[in-house]
Amino acid sequence: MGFDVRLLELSDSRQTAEELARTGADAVGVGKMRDKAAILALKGCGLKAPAANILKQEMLSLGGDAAVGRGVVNCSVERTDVVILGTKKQLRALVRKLRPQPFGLRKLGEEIEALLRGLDQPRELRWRGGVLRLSERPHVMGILNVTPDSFSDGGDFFQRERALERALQMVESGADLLDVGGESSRPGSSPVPEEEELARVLPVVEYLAPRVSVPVSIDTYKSGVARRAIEAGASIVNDVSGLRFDADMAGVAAQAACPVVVMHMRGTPKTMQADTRYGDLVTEVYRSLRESIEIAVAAGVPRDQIVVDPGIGFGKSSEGNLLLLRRLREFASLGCPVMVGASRKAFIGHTLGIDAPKERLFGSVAAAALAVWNGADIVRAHDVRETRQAVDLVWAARRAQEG
Ligand code: HH2
Repeated sequence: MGFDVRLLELSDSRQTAEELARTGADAVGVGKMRDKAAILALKGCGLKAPAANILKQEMLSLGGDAAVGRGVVNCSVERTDVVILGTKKQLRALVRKLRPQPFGLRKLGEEIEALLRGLDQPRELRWRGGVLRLSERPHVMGILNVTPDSFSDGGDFFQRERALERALQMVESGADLLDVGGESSRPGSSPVPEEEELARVLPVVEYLAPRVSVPVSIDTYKSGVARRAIEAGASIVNDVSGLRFDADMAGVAAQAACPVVVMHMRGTPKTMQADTRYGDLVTEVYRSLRESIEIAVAAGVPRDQIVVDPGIGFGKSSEGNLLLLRRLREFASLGCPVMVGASRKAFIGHTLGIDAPKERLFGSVAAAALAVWNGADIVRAHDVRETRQAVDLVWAARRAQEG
């Protein structure tokens, strides 16, 4: 008879604690061991060579490791990127060890500390009607395009009555938020004048906001549209430009105390698909989102009220979009809730060979499920009922326990 040695799948420290306790381990021991089960890999960029040498030594002394550039040992390179490998417990010990160290290591320690804190923090968005408790279950944002030319439903809800009917239907189907947009941002689209956008969205927001129990978000990059929509009842700003197209946008959100979604896009909708090559896509998107967070924080938006979105389909190849879905969890280290909008997008069509956007339902639902499995707090979807079912199932599986 053998010992039945096998792998365990422990996705969080609660599940780890349960499995450790099954051995009959002492509760104090379980508390000490629960953070030892998973190795985190943290990337840091541009460390000075002496700093990287110290970091490597400290991590080895803690039982972890750090990958550094080859020329670091004899300082033949000036700077290096690093990958630090350690358990949460080792990383916390590293933070303490880095405090008295020179060469920027104290700052590195502070960044690691902030990252670890952000991972465990409950995620909540405060809007005028209440609080969205994102940590408690995945949230679905229903898309309401009041446009004649959106890529998948252009014209369907351009008429006010149809838009309102659709919105109420989405709430009924389980939407936790509604996103109203008056300008298509599909690849190649041109900007709509502000007056035109206002004429499309304001009546819809004004009618909807007092009649639905969920927050209405305004999908715009124009501060004038956001301000007027907020006055009309919108309570979240969704800016596909990550607060970059209009310098007043961050201030408008801050003043209204509205949560703000910052999305990554390279270029503008007109130009974004012209060149979708990146040196390091995930790093570039990550850095750009961090800068958007800084713009929002500088204007007075609390960090925990900023939602980050890697911008599926905005200046990325199909392969790039798939990669972002696969590595989505990395964006959690920004310390903000994560949103993903993959619904009906072209990469699903390319991957599965489906031309008509409305025929991409199953792929869209799979993408939403994958996003939630990989840490998305909010998924933006056209087909709310189907998406709701899928993400609720993923969530139930993630939390499943015996008994
Ligand atoms: N995608 C679209 C529009 N707004 N906002 C966020 N935060 N994330 C997204 O992925 C996103 C977005 C584009 O999709 P859609 O609204 O369906 O189409 P169109 O821009 O053609 O109206």
